[in-house]
Amino acid sequence: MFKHFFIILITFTVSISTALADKSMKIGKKGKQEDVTRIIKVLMYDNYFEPNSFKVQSGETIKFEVENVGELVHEFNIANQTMHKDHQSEMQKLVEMEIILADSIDKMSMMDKSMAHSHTNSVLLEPKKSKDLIWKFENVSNIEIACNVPGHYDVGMIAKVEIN
Ligand SMILES: [Cu+2]
Repeated sequence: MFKHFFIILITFTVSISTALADKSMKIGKKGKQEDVTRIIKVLMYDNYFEPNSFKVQSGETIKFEVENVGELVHEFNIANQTMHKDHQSEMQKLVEMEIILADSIDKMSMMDKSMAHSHTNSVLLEPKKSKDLIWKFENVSNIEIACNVPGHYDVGMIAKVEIN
């Protein structure tokens, strides 16, 4: 009985801190096609974005048409520095498991539920592939767009985001 109570208490505490952490993230959220007011074409090279900085209005919904024109796998990820750091260790594991290779992605393994790697705030692309990402910049602060493929963030595959 007592043991049960503690487990519930711990679960409760963990859910509260997760909720608080999410709230303070302030990166915006997945946007809807009908709310798109601007389309920005983004090219991913080895290892930089073109353009490498963005000016966005608070609250606006942008469709990013992301194309990987490099020779390596790249990611377009809208987050903040803390989230990027966390995501980099996740990506490192996928590389170690040979699911993400230098120039390709093992999609079969990626589709495996335990390895599912889809986040609403990012697209991971093989060379010559493209994908759209619609994002609503609502209630955002301190965000940056970056690639978390191991080593890429460290060599500066980061784009600044200025919010007005
Ligand atoms: Cu990259």
